[in-house]
Amino acid sequence: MSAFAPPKSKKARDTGASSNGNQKDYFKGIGNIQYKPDAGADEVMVFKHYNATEVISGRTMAEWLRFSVCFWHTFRGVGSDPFGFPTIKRPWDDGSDSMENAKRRLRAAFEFFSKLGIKYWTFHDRDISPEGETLEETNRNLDEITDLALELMEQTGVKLLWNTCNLFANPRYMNGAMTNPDAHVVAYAAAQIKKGLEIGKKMNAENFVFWGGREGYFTILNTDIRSELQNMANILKMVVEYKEKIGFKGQLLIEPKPKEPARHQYDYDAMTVIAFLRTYALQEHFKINVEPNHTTLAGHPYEHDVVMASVCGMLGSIDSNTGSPDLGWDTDQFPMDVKNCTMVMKTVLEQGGLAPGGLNFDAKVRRESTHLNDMFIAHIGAMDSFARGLRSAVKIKEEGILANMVQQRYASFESGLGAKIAKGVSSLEECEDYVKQNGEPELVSGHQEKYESVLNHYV
Ligand code: XUL
Ligand code: CO
Repeated sequence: MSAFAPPKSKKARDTGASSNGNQKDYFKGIGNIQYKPDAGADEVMVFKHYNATEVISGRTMAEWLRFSVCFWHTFRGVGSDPFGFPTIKRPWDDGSDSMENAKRRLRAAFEFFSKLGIKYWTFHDRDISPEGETLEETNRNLDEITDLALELMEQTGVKLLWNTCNLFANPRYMNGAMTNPDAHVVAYAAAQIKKGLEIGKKMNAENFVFWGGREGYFTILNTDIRSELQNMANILKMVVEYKEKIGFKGQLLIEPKPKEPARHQYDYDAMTVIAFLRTYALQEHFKINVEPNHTTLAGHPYEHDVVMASVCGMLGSIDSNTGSPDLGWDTDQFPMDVKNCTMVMKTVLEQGGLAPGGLNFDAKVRRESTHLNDMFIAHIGAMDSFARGLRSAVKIKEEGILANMVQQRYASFESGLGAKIAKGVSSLEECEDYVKQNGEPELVSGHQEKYESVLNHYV
């Protein structure tokens, strides 16, 4: 994510000048996106697979998929990369840090959500509202902007999937936020999180996310890892206490990522986060927000963390995006690969849904995709890919062929010694006796290609 402009020293107050009064038509000529299953290949401003109200496997598609637009990429992304300047200029955005501009962005965003028919959004505190000179001023800005956001949410029926704190862009966080070696910075992060939780409560956020982009190290030589991990756990304990104190009901989520911007990030992948939570007795209070592009950055297959978190009962939400597996960094592309989406939805179905989590498009249009329509096309394409993934996953589940194949593969644990091992009531001596009586096990094929062919039948 590189959509964050460096903080400006200029005062960020509303000048009160123009256009935050009336709703504007920022996307002229684009109406509400329709479901048109028979649309031709070149019709890309319609849904061909996502039919929000269609009931499938007991729920509407909207309820299964719980799509969300992220504010930071879609309304703060300007197309800059480490080698190039911005390429994307939105007609409502004058590029300033003014409150006026922040309000225009919000109005454009809610028009976009409504036309797309998406029911959730997500934001970082600093995407929607400029930092002031002091924490108090920053918080006042945030209060004013979230008042408008609440109004727009009420008008449109769009809800907040989650909010989060940007604890990585400001220079004060260059050595970490909750894991900074300076207690003053840790306190600043805690104060920012306190406000974030209050905003979450005010806006009825269904979740609250922690992503620790600078919680990690660049060199072990200057890092007291034990102390950093303990401090992070202690701040998260304060979060649990404060959340209960103010009666904020959202699910707390941690989003793993192995590296970038830090060289090593403590929240490396789903299993590392789960181990951290269990080590510090926090597992009851948090779940995981898996982002598949982070999973592949950790060297795992696309669906790995979704599956691992789900198996541990810890899959809370998904930042549904993808990378380019041939590149080694976080490109945050829109998820367009139907097989990947099928694998994710297969797990989501198996665990009975994602609520209160959802599929948040933490994805940005390419630097070269500069047209306003590209914002729609990207989201529609990704929503359709997930709709196809859902339809395929439902068929896979209903026909039960893959599940039967897997069950057969493990059938030896259903009776005899296998059942005792599975229940945890056998012993090493008993296993030794069994082998003495039964000799060498047969080689049983794993049939990988058969499983892959069966999956292909559905995708
Ligand atoms: C960064 C990333 C973040 C989190 C929220 O890679 O994914 O946008 O989702 O801070
Ligand atoms: Co993310």
